[in-house]
Order: sequence, then structure tokens, then C-alpha cells
Amino acid sequence: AWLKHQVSGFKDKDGFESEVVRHVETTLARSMFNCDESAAYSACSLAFRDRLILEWNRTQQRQTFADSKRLYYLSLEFLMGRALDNAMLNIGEKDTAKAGLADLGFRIEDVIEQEHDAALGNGGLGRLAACFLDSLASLNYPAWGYGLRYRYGIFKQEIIDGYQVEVPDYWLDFNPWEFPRHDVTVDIQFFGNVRKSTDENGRTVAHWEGGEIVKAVAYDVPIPGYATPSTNNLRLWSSTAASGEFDFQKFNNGDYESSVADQQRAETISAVLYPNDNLERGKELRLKQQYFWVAASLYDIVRRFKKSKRPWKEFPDQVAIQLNDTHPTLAVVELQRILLDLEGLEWDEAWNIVTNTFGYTNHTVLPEALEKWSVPLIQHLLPRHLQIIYDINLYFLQSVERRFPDERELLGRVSIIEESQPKMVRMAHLAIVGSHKVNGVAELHSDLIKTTIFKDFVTIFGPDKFTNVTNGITPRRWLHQANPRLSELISSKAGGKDFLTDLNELNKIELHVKDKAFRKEWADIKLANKQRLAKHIKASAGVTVDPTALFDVQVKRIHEYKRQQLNIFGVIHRYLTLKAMSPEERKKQQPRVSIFGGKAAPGYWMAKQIIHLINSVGKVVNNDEDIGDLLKVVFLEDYNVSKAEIIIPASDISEHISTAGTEASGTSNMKFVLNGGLIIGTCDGANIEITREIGENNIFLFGNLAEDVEDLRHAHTYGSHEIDPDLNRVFQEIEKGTFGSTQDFAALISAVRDHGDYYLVSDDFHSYIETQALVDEAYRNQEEWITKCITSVARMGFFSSDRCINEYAEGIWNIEPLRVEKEE
Ligand code: 26M
Repeated sequence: AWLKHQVSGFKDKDGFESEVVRHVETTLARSMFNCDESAAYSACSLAFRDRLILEWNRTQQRQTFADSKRLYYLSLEFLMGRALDNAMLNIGEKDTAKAGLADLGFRIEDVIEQEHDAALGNGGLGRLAACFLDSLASLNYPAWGYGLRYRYGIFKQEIIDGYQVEVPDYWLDFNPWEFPRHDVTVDIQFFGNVRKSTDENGRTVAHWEGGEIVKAVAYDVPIPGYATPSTNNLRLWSSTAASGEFDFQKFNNGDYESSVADQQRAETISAVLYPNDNLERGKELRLKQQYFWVAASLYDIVRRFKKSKRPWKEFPDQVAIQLNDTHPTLAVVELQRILLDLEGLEWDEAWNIVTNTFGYTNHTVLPEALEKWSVPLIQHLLPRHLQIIYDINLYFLQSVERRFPDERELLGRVSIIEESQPKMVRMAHLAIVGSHKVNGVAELHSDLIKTTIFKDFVTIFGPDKFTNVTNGITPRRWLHQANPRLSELISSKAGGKDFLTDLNELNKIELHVKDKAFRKEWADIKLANKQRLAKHIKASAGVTVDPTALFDVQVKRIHEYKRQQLNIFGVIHRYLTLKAMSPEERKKQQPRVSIFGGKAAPGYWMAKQIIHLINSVGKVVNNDEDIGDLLKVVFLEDYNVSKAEIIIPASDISEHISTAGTEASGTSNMKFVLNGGLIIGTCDGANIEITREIGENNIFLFGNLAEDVEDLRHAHTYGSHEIDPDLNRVFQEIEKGTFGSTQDFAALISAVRDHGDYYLVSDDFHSYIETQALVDEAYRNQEEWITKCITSVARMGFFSSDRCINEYAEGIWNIEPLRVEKEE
């Protein structure tokens, strides 16, 4: 243990105010008389940024001085959300800021609202990376994130006539949270060809020559830890033409247009985040992004290592690199290339260093999401890397053949090269072969990868190379920041704020589960959170909802495997059931608000149809006078991190209903329970471990199990496939035109009825409807319900990303927290 000390704060409220004023008047060059909320946001951020940057500098010095092993987390996505509120809370000066801003005539909530989300990610994978950065800093681990500085993050979603429309997310207009490092640049090579020569020792040396150069410029984002001075670094690379502004040679020769075109082509690399989630499309620009980012990051890491003058064999003692999915897998090849071609190491020595450096996290078993790149494309873009990939594969397959001489089929199955037309490089195979550890993100998922997609690799490398690290979430953002009143209430019963850094402390509140005043305050907080969401629903969707109704929420990327279609078919079933009742009978029913949110990948037509159906059902149901407040259906536009912070604390029940075996983990399930909401879910991903922790009486599980999915699919295809009768009635209603244009929804129905129902919507429908009825019944008994909620929150300690990061640190990275001594 070591002493934690107060982060250098503002002297007091007045000290804070004068810094805000100074920034308004000098940095922003405005007068306080025309300081609006947006200027107040900028100045307030700059004041906090000044504080952060001092700690950031000290942290980097500490890390350099300690010279201990560092982690580098390579992720193409960091879904950070807003930074100001997080910085204020982590530094511990939000109250100072609140009072100071009030003096200046501003409400802190309005100032916080001015910030544009940093939305450099698609969904779970990107948000996980952001939670990891928070935990790494809060736990004082020496760690850096490396990513791309996209000019456009995930698109903004608008709903027009019930359809999703994508609008570009231009977020960099004013971003006080980044520091351009125009002196930290790396030249990145593409295309060209490879020449081989022989050196004086008779060794063959490869020279990658020609092609084009693009310049990578570093932008640093400080990552403050909670209640610690540690402030880590997230380095994002931006692409620009190597020659700077534009090519003066060409310009002077009168070729102005093409010199500008070169500049634009270079900038295109970091221009936009690919908006696919769990879908691989093999676009050349995406591969360029991957190599650009990987090469710049490795150059940076190697440069830092070389300053220490240690021998190369110590590289893995100083450096751990984690691959967030296969997106950065070229790093394996790039490090081998650096060691071999530029540093002159022998193959085996280099390869030993490489494999001891990398760890690979798998986030999906969906076949359509597994990355493959065509051999001709890699040959064209990265000719030397293709040679190295072939050599890695050759040595790997030779060793497999030696050990398993009788298994001829095995070689083809595990080969890094798929013998298709054209040949493809299987990135997951390359990542496994190039890493010392491979992990899944929840127990079921980690078991599944070992028994299905990576089974052969378990045979080859043994079971110890494969491990599980169940995902986690940061309680700072997802409880303390998103739900301040609940955080406050918990700290009053758990003996202070320790639970925010040691989430197992939550179990102390279970002792108070019968405390009347505690329960009353608990219920009041939930109601207030629902009122806040109701306001947002009114303002954004124009629908009036009753805050005392049961709020049923499904917010996540729209995907067939996540089964929003099952949810909306269930809503239609509920609607039909209510319609068929007498007015007296209806009065006895539990009112519900079905809330949806999430983006569809722009090219994912089925997902877009699901959004359209949800909106079409909402239009009918919300305007049906027979129904009134008994059922409302809302689609919330543009779901993102900052909207999640409003939605999640307001949920009574949330839906995590993927086909068993398809959702690797899920992380919002953890956020909802931590905020005092219950779950209806399948036995999938982390739902299983949540159930184990909170108890099966506190969760509504339904549906078929992962182990039965294969047989059911087989039966659909080769046997007869009877559609659930209740679901059939839903289909008939849609086909009658009750919800408008029937042809739009035909594909959603025929996916179930005519195309094998791959996601088992019909198989699970009855169980789903029955379980939803149990939810209504349970909610009726508010006392029981609140007991379930409190008990569940008390038992959620396991799902902190702090626990998760400590597991990675110990089991995969072999890194230790840095001592943070009291400075003064
Ligand atoms: C691939 C190719 C081209 C463009 C984009 C992609 C791509 C982008 C994001 C593929 C997958 C992406 O993310 C997958 C993802 O978010 N997976 C989720 O990871 C979470 C954290 O581990 C899990 O909780 C979710 O279950 C899992 O779906």
C-alpha cells in the first residue's frame, strides 16, 4: 500500500473562478459580458485541463524514472463520451466548480451538457477500452492507450419518418482535451516493393523500398485516475501528407491540383471511424488505417525502449501490448519486421520477443465478424509484411506437422492462410500464433472459443494459453457520475466512498435492505431518474410517458443476434393482448414503457428494417386511445455514451436477450444492474455470471441454452419448422397492415418463417412472453422488487473494471501499479 494524496486542486471557489475568467478573457479572447454556456464550458474545461496536465507530466516522469514494465493497449476504438464531468469528479473538485460556476451565473449541468461526446467507437468493444483506461489510471498502472484520431466518430443518428438517417459527426471543432504533438511524428510507408541483398555475414536482408509515405502526428489525451494523481496518456494518431502542407515541387511545376489531392488522400486515412459492429467488410482503407496506426504506435514504443539501452531480449520485460480484437494484429508482423530487417536479429530470437510481448482479446464468435484480408491486397499495400506472414505460417505449420504427423486435415484448418480464391489471411489465427495469451471476455464465451472456433489451437498450444477475463465497467462513470444521488445514498450506508475504488464494498448495503428510510430514498431516486428520462423522451421523441409505469429498456447496437426483433414482436403481442381485453380487465394491467435505442450499421439493411418496425409500432400504439398509458413504445434517437448516462439509471428492467452463445459478454447488463435495475435475459455472455453473483431469484432468465442452439438450427433446416402460434398472430397482424407498409417488414417475418430462423426467435418466443408476464407480476409487488434491486446492487462488486484490469495485469501483462508517493 502507498499513500494517496490529494490531487493538486484549485485554491478555492474563487481561485477556480478567476482561472475561468482568465481563460474566457485570454485563451478564448472574449469578454465576460458575452460569455455564454459554450464559452463557460470551454473555459471551465481549460481550467481543469491545466490541473490535469501538471499531474500528467508528473505521472510520465514517475513512469520514466521507475523504468518498470508498461502496458500498451492497442484499440481502433475508444468510446470516451464526455470528459469534463469525469475530470471534475476524478480530480475531486466538482463541488468547487459547481459553486464557482453558480457565482458566474451558470448551472453546472448546463455547462457539462455543452460538451460533444468523443464517440470514437461503435459499441461494447470501444466502451470497454474507455473503461479500461479509467481503471488503469485509477489503479496507478503505467499504461498508455494507442488509437486513431478520427475526424468523424460514429455517425449521428436521426430518425426521419421512422427510418435511420446518418449524419456526419464532426466533433473536433473545439476540443480542449487533446494536445497536438507536432514534434512527435512518424513516417509511415505503404506500397512499394522488396529487394533482397546479402550482408557481409552471408545473411539475406530485406529492403522495403519505394511506395508512398504518409505522416502520423500524435495527439495526446490525458486520462485522469479517480482519487489519485496518476494521469495516463491516450495517444491518438492523425494522418497528414508527408510533405506537410502540400508538395511544393508539384506546386511549383504547376501541378497544384494533384499536390492538394495527395494531401487529401493522406488525410483520408484517419478521417472516419468504420461504423460496422461485428461485421467485417475487407475495405482497403480500413487496412490502411490498421497499418498506419499500428506502425506509428510500434515505432513510438520501440523508440521509448531503445532509449533505455537495454538488450533486445529484455523487450518483453519492459513492454506488454494488448490487441483489442484482431484489428491491430499487423503489430505482430510489424514488430517482427522491425527486429529482423531494421535491428538485424535472427528469426527465432525476434519471434521469441514478439510472442512474449503480445496478448490477444477475442470479442466475438460470429463468423461474419472474423477478420480476413485478401492476400493480393496485403501484397499490394504491404509487400514485406506478406512475406513475413508467409514465413510465420511456414514455421508454425512445420512445428504442427512435426508434432501431429498423422493429422493432415489439421494443417489446413489452423493455417494462417485460407486456401480460397483469392487466398485470405485469417487475422485471428495470426493473433493467436503471435501472442502468449488469448482471452475471451466472459466465462461462457471463453469456453466457447476453446471448444469451437479455436479448438485446434488448444490442441496445439495446450489449454494454458487460453484464458478468461470477464469484462467489467468503471463504477466512477457508471454509478458515481451517471447516478450521483444513488452513489451518495450508497456511500451513506457503506461507510463512505471506498466502494468507488473497491466495488466489493457494495455488499455492505445488503445489511440495510430492510431499512425503511433507505428503501424510501432508493425508490425516490429511481423515480427521479425516470422523471428525468421522461422529460428527455418528451423533448426528443415527442411522446408523453408516465414515470410511474414500468420502464423496459433495450439500448445497444441494432443487430439480428441481439434480437431487438424479438422484443418488438413481444411488444406487438402485448398490444394485441391489451386490445382484446375489456376496459375493466385492462385497468388491472401493469403499464409499461418500451424504450429502444441504438444505431444500425449504415449498410445493414435488416437492422434498419427493425428500427423502422419499432417506430411504426410506436406510432400506432402511442396514439391508440384504448391503450393510453398501458403501453408506450419509444425509439430514442442517437444513442451514445452521454445518453446512456441518462437512460441507464432510469431503467426498471433492461433486455439482454441475444440468442444463447452469440453475445460474447455484454457490458451494459452490468451497468443496468449497478444502477438498481433488473434484467430480463438469456443464458448468454456475462448474464450467466451476473446471475451467479446476484442470485437467480433476482434475474428473469428465459430461452434456449447455448448447447442446444446447433441442434435447433439443424432441425429448422432439415426438419419441419413450426412457428410459435402467438408469434404467428403477431406476423398476421403486421401482414394486415396494422403498422403500415407491409412489404418493408416482410423480410423480418420471412427470416423467421422461411429462412431457418437462424436466431431462434420463434423457439424462444413463448418463454420470452411468459417471462415478461412474470416481470409484470413481480413489479406489482414494489416492496419485493426494491428488495431485489438493492440485493442485486450489493452483489455487483465483481463487475468493476478494476477487478478485470487487475486480472489482466497479473495473468497476462505481468505489470504492477506504480507507487504514488505523497509529494509536497
Ligand atoms: C470490423 C471490421 C471493419 C469495421 C469494423 C469492425 C468491427 C468494429 C467493432 C468489428 C467489431 C467491433 O466491435 C465488436 C464488439 O463491440 N464486440 C463486443 O465487445 C464487447 C466487449 O468485450 C462485448 O461485451 C460484446 O458482447 C461484444 O459484442
